[in-house]
Amino acid sequence: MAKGNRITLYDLQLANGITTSPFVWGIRYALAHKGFDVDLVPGGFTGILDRTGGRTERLPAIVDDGKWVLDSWLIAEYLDETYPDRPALIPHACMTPLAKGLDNWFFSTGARVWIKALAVQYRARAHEADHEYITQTRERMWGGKLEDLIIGREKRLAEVLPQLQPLRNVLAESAWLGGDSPNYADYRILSVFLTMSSLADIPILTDDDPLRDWVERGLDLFDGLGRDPRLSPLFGFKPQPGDPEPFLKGGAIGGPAKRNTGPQSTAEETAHITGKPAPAPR
Ligand SMILES: N[C@@H](CCC(=O)N[C@@H](CS)C(=O)NCC(=O)O)C(=O)O
Repeated sequence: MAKGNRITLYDLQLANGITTSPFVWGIRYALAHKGFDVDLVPGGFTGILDRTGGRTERLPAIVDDGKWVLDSWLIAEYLDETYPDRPALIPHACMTPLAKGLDNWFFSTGARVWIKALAVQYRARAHEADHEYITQTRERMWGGKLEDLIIGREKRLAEVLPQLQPLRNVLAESAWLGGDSPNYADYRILSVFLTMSSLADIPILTDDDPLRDWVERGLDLFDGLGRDPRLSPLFGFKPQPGDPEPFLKGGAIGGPAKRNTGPQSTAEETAHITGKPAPAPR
């Protein structure tokens, strides 16, 4: 399998050749994690069925020594099953539903809002041949003209930010979603940021977002796979007066986000919920 350590990946690209699909980005990271060299098959949104010999309408797809595998989750599972001697993407089966849960939450909370806010760029940066297809399909998918979807986007971008607090809470306790080292859970979330970065004519995260450290480390992985100069800045969003606080300053103070190691560890939360000042440490 994987002749010469190479696997073919069918890409979904913009006109400048950068990958745009989050599902493909996830597999680019997955293949790098497994240590494979990748032959990228270029191409845009139209003609996928022809390009893949009638095998699929959606990407990613990989070909491993003649074997076709479709779907980003199925590809990750295939890579782990076929190459168990290489670093695991999904180190335990119980991780799959958990990471899919996170993935689904992130798509509905972040990606859904961001992609509509970048809808005009989605078409503008695509191959010319894809413009009509994108207009037709995405206007149906997203429920409005692309030009209309971006009206008032700054407000909606500001409203997403506090909703990302669960992710910040987890990453305040752990270097990666995978624990001490990144795994497919990290790549799934990072991939959404990479998609937005392929499209962003406006940054989506504030400069000081606590997620920044994890995002930057993710972009640096595998010799800077996410540092392509064709990607646009993600950081630099400026909330306006009246917008919600983008994140909890000082981090979360209790509940699932904080470990109870005795009264000192809960003093701040206790002060918050009782309204009484925290006693001096004993
Ligand atoms: N469940 C699939 C979803 C793949 C998918 O929807 N890919 C989109 C790109 S983001 C696609 O190929 N779109 C082609 C089109 O819109 O015609 C996976 O995880 O691989």
